[in-house]
Amino acid sequence: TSAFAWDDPFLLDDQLSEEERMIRDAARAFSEAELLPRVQDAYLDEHTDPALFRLMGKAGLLGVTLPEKYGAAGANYVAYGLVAREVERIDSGYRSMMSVQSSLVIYPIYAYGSEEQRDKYLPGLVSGELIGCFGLTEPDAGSDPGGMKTRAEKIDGGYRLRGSKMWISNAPIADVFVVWAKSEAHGGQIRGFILEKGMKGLSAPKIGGKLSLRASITGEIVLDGVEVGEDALLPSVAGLKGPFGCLNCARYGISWGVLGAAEDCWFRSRQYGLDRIQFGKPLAGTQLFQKKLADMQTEIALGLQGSLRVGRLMDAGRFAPEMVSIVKRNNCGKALEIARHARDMHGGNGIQIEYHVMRHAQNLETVNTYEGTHDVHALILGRAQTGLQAFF
Ligand code: TGC
Ligand code: FAD
Repeated sequence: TSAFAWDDPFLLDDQLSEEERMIRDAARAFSEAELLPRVQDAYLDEHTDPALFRLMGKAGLLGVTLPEKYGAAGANYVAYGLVAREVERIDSGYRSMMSVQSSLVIYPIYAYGSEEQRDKYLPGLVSGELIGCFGLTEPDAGSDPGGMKTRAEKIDGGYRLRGSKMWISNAPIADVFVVWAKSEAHGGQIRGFILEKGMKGLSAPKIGGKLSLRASITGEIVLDGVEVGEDALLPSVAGLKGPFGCLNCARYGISWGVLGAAEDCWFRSRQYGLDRIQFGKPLAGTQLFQKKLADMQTEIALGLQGSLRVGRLMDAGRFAPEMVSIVKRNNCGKALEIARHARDMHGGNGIQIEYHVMRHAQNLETVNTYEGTHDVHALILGRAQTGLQAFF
């Protein structure tokens, strides 16, 4: 037998390589030093500091899976997941900034871009000098991105884009926009385009008033006849599998990330229960409190094993998107439930910013919705096991 580690019940640490542990520790040190001190004000003021991208880049947290020639760590998908977990331990919005940059901007330029596009954009995106965003969702096309209205019309030497994108993370402060549009010249297929800040007809107004993910800026993208050259087209992918290929990576990272937020809620609730005396004894000494802690421990431990397994399969080139749907859906749902319980276990203090748990709970509402809602992932899994699609 072995001693039971209450905070690492299945000895996850043992299943990581030396390099993975080093990257995890570096991400934790960065998050505690740079993100934790800022998060309360950022959340209350609904403020995103663009300088954070450069700090994340300097710490090696952007595009960690990219080859070293672009200035990246050249690490594996397990390491990417561990980074997401550490950043989201502080705030889901900070993880959002990191995962959009890594999985939704760096990844498609690397996987679908030309050599020229890679050389032009990747070093700046990896260092955080450039900020990226990913425009798929539209006001009338969320869960059903195939219904998008944005169009690319062929013009001499390039394309003219018209349409609008909604709910786009990082957009108001972005330098580089990966935008998906139906291209007339390609038989109406969905194609990816790289746009740059300052192009005529391109704007990205902020969406204010969010009660969730307030530390991460969100905007629209308005494409009012934006003209781009042929060199803006991502040459190597066509159809919905372009954006979905990016989403596979991002959703996988989120499955680790949300468990970081859940762990923060769990550890804080345990400590609060040990410190807080009611009816002459610590709250942590009551049966109901212990049941909640046991549920948190169980779901987090199981969820981490699931994400680790999917990460190992990704690194071995053997993953299927449905595996990602299982861990994205399960871990987001469980993390939200844990955060809501944590809020309750903190009593009145639980609604205060300095106790952190309600901020996590509010954030996790968004994380259950973006990158495929909880129910959409159920439909993906239902289709995969019955052969019957139930979307419409
Ligand atoms: P469907 O017929 O299923 O597929 C169309 C084509 O796409 C291919 N495909 C995939 N390829 C790779 N990976 C995947 N996961 C794929 N899923 C589908 C598929 O093989 C097919 O290819 P081909 O060559 O045969 O054309 O398409 P559908 O229209 O029926 O899709 C339904 C559904 C529900 C699966 C899909 O539309 C969906 O997942 N909806 C959710 C939308 C979503 O996740 N949006 C995310 C927007 S980005 C975002 O939220 C960023 S927030 C980030 C942050 O801040 O952290
Ligand atoms: P809808 O699709 O309208 O869904 C509403 C409800 O209906 C949900 O409960 C859903 O599960 C349910 N539903 C939908 N279809 C079905 C069905 N067939 N059967 C049963 N139930 C169904 N998008 C980007 O492209 N880039 C980004 O960077 C980005 N960042 C985001 C940041 C934030 C803060 C938020 C909130 C969203 C972001 N999104 C982004 C958009 C996000 O991906 C969408 O919100 C999400 O895909 C859901 O789309 P929707 O909001 O239009 O909801």
